[in-house]
Amino acid sequence: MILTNSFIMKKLFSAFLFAALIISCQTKVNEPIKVSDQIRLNQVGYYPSSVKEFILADLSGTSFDLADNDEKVVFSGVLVDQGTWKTSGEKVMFGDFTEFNTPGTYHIIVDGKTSSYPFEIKNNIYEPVLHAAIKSYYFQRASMAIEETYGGIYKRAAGHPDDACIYHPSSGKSEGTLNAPGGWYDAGDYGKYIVNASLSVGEMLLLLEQFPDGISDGDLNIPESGNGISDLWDELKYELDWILTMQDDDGGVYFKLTALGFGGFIMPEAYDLDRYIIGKATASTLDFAAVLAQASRLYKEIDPEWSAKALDASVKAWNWAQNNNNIAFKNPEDVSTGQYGDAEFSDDFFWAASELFLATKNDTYKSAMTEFNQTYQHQLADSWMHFVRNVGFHSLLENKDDLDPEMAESLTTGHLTLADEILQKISDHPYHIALDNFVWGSNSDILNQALILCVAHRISGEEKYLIGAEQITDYIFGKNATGYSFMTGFGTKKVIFPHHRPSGADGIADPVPGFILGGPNNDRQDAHEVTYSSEFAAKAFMDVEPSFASNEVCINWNAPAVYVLGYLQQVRK
Ligand code: 9MR
Repeated sequence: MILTNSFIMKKLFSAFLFAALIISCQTKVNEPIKVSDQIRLNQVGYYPSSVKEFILADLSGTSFDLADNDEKVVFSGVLVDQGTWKTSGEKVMFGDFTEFNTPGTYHIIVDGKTSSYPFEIKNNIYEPVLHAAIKSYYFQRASMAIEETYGGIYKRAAGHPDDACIYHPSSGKSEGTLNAPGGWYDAGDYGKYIVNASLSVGEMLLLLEQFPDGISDGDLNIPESGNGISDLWDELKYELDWILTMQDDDGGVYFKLTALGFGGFIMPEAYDLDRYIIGKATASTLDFAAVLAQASRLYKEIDPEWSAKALDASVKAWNWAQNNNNIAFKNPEDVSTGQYGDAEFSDDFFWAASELFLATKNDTYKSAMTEFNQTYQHQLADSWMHFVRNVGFHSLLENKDDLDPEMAESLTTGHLTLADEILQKISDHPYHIALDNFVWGSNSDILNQALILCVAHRISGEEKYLIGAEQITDYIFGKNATGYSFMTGFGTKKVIFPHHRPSGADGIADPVPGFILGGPNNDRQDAHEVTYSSEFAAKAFMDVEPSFASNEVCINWNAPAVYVLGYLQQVRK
């Protein structure tokens, strides 16, 4: 491995931070307390009214203290043995300080010897992470420069104009080029994929629907700030406007806009591969129809002209899919960018029918909802393929008055049953999460569970669902078997080397902030390039740049984080 200057700088910085932490935690009697990531907690912190839990991994102890910055003990509690978590191989103890709710900065001390990282108890604790999670999409914008005014040190030149993309034969076209600028880069790569774009926007539109003023104009400091419209809508519209460009004249929607293969770790402006319009398929067309109908309904009053255009495009896409209802996308031989392959379309039909029904109240779509009725479930893994049905459920639940009472009732029961199953798993789990199977994008699996719990809280008002959602966000910010905070830029044990091209190429020590990493992935598809330090599934995560299987960023992993953090911020404040 070649050690670059930026690599060495990043390493030195991490070592310095760690040393500073140890020094700052000397006790008054001069006995150093060791700061250890074996105490796993939410390194960002807790709302005063939140549940407040932590895990002790492979450390013995019987009791714990909560100490403030002056080492004054403000709360004490007992540790509860949870046995061994076989997925992480750890002996797990559990502590709870929910009762303590005075704002301040604290750390946990176990048996007077070991300290956790510091964390805060504070109102609005999730506001910065929420804003950063949304702002990460701004940093992913294709075809425009990131200006210093908005991007600070992460300013960069424009890349990927995407104004003359070549039609790949799989698109069905052989002549001309397509003008498809804008939108967000999908992930650590510079591709743009309709299926994943639609799901990501769909999940975040739910937050906008529930709390139209949750993110105000100006909150994110993006170029559109000051236009009188929520910055979240502005950010989503940047993607939606690109999505709209991907429709063929006959209504069908191209699958993706990428080069033939992934390029190197270079900045957007240095990219020199040809960009192609690839594939035209049932899933891309239906997910396009769904998200545009959803957006058109929500923006009817704010932007009637755009809303009408979006609905028109959505209906055309739906009609195309009626006649082309089984076209699965598969990478052509000469293409090796992300496949997002899906060959089962009933859930995509269901989502599109649900959104088109809510947008038009037309009976055709109502019948289609029945025809493509879905089992009420949360199918884990590959959320871009499976979670579309849940996005449909959530829109319907939010608009129960538009449904027949029996349907409203059955959706409500289905949702609460699913949410109760998640809660049961949390309560049976040593780490108080509901996941034992760690695959590609496991952090989005877990965040989508939290999303389901927030929706359960929304429809029932029951506190237990909020608690479950918080137990899951605690996992994201450090209460996990790796001890990392899984959002770039936040927490104490930070991820420094995400698989994200601009972060790798910009020469800046810290990665672009606000990204949720994929998380532990026991399938380890990158094992030929990455040496994992643990054999355990819950620890199958490496903070190294080549680890695309565990340490990449992706728009559909951030989307549920935006929803969940946004929801918790609204109800906890
Ligand atoms: O998130 C996707 C994961 O569920 C799949 O298993 C994996 C392999 O097909 O692809 C992931 O999506 C990647 C996409 O194909 C290309 N851009 C980066 C995405 C995140 O790794």
